[in-house]
Amino acid sequence: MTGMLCLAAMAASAQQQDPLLKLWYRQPAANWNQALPIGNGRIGAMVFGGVEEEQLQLNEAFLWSGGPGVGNNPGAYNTLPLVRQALWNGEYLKADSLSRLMLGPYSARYLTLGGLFLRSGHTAPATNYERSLDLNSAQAKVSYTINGVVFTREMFVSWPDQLLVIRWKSSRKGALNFTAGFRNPLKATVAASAAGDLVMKGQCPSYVPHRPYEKRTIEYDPAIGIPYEVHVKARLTDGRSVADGDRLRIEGATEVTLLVSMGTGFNGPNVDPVKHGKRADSAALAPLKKVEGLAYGALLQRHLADYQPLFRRVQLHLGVDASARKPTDTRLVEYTRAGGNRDPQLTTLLYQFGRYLMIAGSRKGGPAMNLQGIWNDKVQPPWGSNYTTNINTEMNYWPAETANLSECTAPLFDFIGQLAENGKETAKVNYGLGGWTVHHNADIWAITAPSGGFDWRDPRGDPRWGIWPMAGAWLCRHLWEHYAYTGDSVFLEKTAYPLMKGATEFMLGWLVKDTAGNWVTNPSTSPENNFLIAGARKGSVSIASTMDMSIIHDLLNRTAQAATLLKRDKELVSGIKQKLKNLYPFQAGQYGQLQEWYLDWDDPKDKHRHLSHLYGLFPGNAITPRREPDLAAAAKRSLELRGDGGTGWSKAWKINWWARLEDGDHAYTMLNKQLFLAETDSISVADNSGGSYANLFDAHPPFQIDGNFGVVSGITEMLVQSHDGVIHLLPALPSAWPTGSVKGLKLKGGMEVDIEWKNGKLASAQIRADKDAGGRIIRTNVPVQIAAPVAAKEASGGLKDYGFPVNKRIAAPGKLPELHLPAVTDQAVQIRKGKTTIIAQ
Ligand code: FUC
Repeated sequence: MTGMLCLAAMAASAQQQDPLLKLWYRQPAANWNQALPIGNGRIGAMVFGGVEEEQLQLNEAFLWSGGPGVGNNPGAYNTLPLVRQALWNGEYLKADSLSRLMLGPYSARYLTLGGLFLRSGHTAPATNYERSLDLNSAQAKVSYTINGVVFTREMFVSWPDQLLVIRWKSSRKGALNFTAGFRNPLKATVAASAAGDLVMKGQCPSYVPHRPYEKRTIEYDPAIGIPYEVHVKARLTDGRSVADGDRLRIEGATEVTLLVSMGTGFNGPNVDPVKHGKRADSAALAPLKKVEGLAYGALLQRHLADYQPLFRRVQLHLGVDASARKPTDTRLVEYTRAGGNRDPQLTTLLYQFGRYLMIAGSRKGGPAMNLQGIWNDKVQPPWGSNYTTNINTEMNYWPAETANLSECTAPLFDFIGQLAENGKETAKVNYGLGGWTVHHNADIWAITAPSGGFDWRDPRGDPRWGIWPMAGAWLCRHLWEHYAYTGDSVFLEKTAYPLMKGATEFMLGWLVKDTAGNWVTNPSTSPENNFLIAGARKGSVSIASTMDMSIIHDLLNRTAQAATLLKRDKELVSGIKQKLKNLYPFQAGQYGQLQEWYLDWDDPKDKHRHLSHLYGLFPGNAITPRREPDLAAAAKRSLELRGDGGTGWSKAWKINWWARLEDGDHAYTMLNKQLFLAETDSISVADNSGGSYANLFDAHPPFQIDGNFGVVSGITEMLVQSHDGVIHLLPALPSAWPTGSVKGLKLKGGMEVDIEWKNGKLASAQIRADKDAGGRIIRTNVPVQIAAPVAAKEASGGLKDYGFPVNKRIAAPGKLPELHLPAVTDQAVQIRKGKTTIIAQ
């Protein structure tokens, strides 16, 4: 690059740096929920920023307990007809206890890798302390002054170079003296290598118990368990590095770069990592070898060149007030005290932090994000930090397409492929069916069987969550959405469709006819909820929960649509149509609510955090307020009855639902609660749970990353929606954001949109398409002029994505609440390659 060009590039890049996109603090983290996460989808670290001792809690995302083993339960096959009969007879509690015999073992646990500790021994008080995470560069920084010497640490995890990089500098020559060592709750050995690197070696436990009441404890077995190695290489400008037992001692240096590399033996979910695993040592050494000759500056440039094009795609401005100058934890405290509704840039920060977490947590080559993404400091984390697929794993990926990070879905799609492979066996062994299925828990071994207690021979699991073979079908929605948002028809043909077809095959076999001739599921649960009949608890296993029916309706529609687009499988499509005709209907019950259960057992006092029966409103789109106003009104009633409480993810889901109901102020009410500072990390499902920790991690509590992504999805849904062949600009703009702008959100059909608004009304928008996208309706809250529109008779040729109409039954139309939809203007246009400009009249 010439000097001039280089300067121009730097100026352009400086322009895109938003100094407010930074989490920062005036003191080190006092606990893990204050530490700052960095990562590349495989290597993760939580930076505490201590002065006397720095801790980087470490993770490698393939580090799980146990080994391959799917946990299918042949006994389920014989039990299934008994459970079904009990349910046809209305013997719900009998079905509940029988179905326990259908469960399998619990999942493996995601493990911490301990921590890297850097002891400076600095005892003199530090001044000018600052600890930060800059979202512009995905770098954590710590700086402070001691006795006039400025110490600065910069840390990032590079995806292109697969390394955690730490650079520590002092302003005075030779003033850096510290030791680097590991602490690890897993069994491990630490020693220096011949090259002078510090090397930690170990093997994961063969078994980690889930429940404290289990007789078994953490077990190690050399024949089972993933081997791993962590290497730390120190590069010094001056001074010296000495291997001192299990530590490296750095003496008299001015600038030190530590390169941390990690390798494991994990070699796929069905491969024994001991006998046929990768070599952990060569996996850890390879990245270090590759960067020999690349100085810190080059490593940083390569990291930025990878990260920034992804992160910068979306810019959001909701306003800034004086609070934006304060440290992040102070802002959270003040926000909470005031009951929120202020400091709009804190919402922007939470939004962009969520997008940051997606890039740091989910990249090609790494696994799909689990309950904690890739960040976990425990050997027995809550819920095993596993994949909980009855909401949490899916929520993790809700914003991937809409918030323009489509590439980050790669690990999820690999995972769906692995689950489909194992899920075929589960379908066959447990149910005697074709196709594939996944239940509510999975792990790095891609287990697909219904998980229960700690062993299915001693089944203390609960059918309330275990009896739920619906996750495969739900995950298929992500495959379809990837196609819908990118327009990538090769992906549809080669990856998505075969998986969707397999999930459909299972569901077509799983559906049975009830006495009235409806296709239903039996057994069926509504994730984690119980039902009452005449005030008495009757269990959780019944027939045709609305969520089951919604997921099936969604999957069958998408599969038929994909098959039609690909001109394939005519018979399958007509089979689907037949089933859809008599699929058990969506029902609005006695309170005007969207009924959760087969019969109208809904308890108006129920405050359960799961409202899975609203799947059709979001993430599905079978129910939209303008096409299905009755069902949308019923969904609204269900939301009103359950109220505005819930855990982190539950409240985040509510943002998305209210956005779909076009109620921006209620969506904002739910969003506002996400920024209340969470102080506890003990498990709570109380109504007033949720909130954010000081590091903006979402609190269930405890920390669970799904809520961070649910928030990003929710804010995006408030600003633009693109289903039903409609591009709805500002569908749920709250009065809290009178003026603002967003750039770079994605629309179905591979388009991007920028929107500006003033005084609560659209000012202008621009849609960019890299190919003709066909007809769309542009829906706005003011009349608009569309530049160079090509009039369309109807929005023909575009992506109509709602498929076949839903079956419905409305018990009491008079009980449905008013929707109060905002007035809108619709204009049909043909979206051509290039720019379509929309200006308020
Ligand atoms: C489901 C939820 C819980 C929690 C857990 C990981 O069981 O009901 O709230 O999120 O997953």
